[in-house]
Amino acid sequence: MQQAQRADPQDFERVLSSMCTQPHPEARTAAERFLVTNPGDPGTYETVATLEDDAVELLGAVAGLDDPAGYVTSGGTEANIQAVRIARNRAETDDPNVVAPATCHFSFRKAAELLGVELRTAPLDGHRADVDAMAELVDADTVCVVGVAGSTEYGTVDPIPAIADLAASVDALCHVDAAWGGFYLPFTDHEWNFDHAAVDTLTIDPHKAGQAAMPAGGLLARSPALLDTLAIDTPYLESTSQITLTGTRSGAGVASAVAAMEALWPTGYREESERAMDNARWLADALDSRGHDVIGPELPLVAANLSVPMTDELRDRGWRVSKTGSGELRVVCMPHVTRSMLRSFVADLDWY
Ligand code: 0PR
Repeated sequence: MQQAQRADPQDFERVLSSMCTQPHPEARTAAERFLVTNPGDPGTYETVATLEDDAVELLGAVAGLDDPAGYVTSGGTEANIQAVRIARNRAETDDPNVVAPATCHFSFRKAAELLGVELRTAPLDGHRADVDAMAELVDADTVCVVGVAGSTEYGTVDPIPAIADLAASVDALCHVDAAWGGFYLPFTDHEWNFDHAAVDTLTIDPHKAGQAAMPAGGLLARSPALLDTLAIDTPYLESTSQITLTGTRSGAGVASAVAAMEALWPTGYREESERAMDNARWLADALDSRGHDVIGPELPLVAANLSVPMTDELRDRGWRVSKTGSGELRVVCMPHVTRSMLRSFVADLDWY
């Protein structure tokens, strides 16, 4: 019988569109070691359960929160869904709504649909939240007001303190989506975390800029009581209740997140952040000097209005780039993106 062809995973050499990256070597090793552990059953898999406490502690350090509550999710989508679920479960209204800027990630649409919550998206001020426009949408049935700290398309950061004030004014929770931005923001002047504003819950994903292996997202909450609103009884596990959305979960993601953060927080992340911003600025200048309109970089993500017949030709040359909803080229300067990669990308753009 013929041996089945084994595919190699693709390399990252020309990937400019992804918010995932090569895991840190120690994160890779940890993921492999913990591949068959299940933090969804902490009574049985005690070691990985302890590691998850470490992961939450470390995520709290990154996001400015002492004694954090939280857990390692399957990704930013689960963290955002669970944040909306906390807000809905805690509120008393029968007709809950969530107010978010139009830049919010599409996972909030999934959350709204799954949870029977109305999602109200507000028009923007440029590419970031317009708090006045959001204020027009909140009412007594608003359970959560969302700010984005590092938007998916442009890498922009919303005015989180003003968004938190708005949430408090209607007794709603304030959730910050820093899924991608959370490992860059500590090295900027932005006010985005629990220490800067009355933020209740926050998404921050080790499997993006945290350099952990997938799946490793993060949900943090200011108090355990917020997470308790998610608890479901688990009669046949040794633990008596579960707050997570998924049941069986990947211990690889948990262990990998801890290994990455122990290796990189804060010095390694700072160095990476500076390198990534330098690369993003270099690319922005290169595109600007060729006459393109460039947006950013606020965080290491560059969007530019390119009129080249972009995606198909660039794809043929092996580049993986993406477009914003408005059709701009979007390059995410993740850790695997080097200056020489960007130079050869720009050289290919010049070819047109
Ligand atoms: N919040 C923000 C701000 C995000 O950018 C993303 C993902 C999420 C939440 C959801 O996170 P998960 O995908 O972990 O559930 N943003 C990218 C996107 O949806 C994710 C991505 C990652 C896309 C790798 C491509 C890729 O190759 O576009």
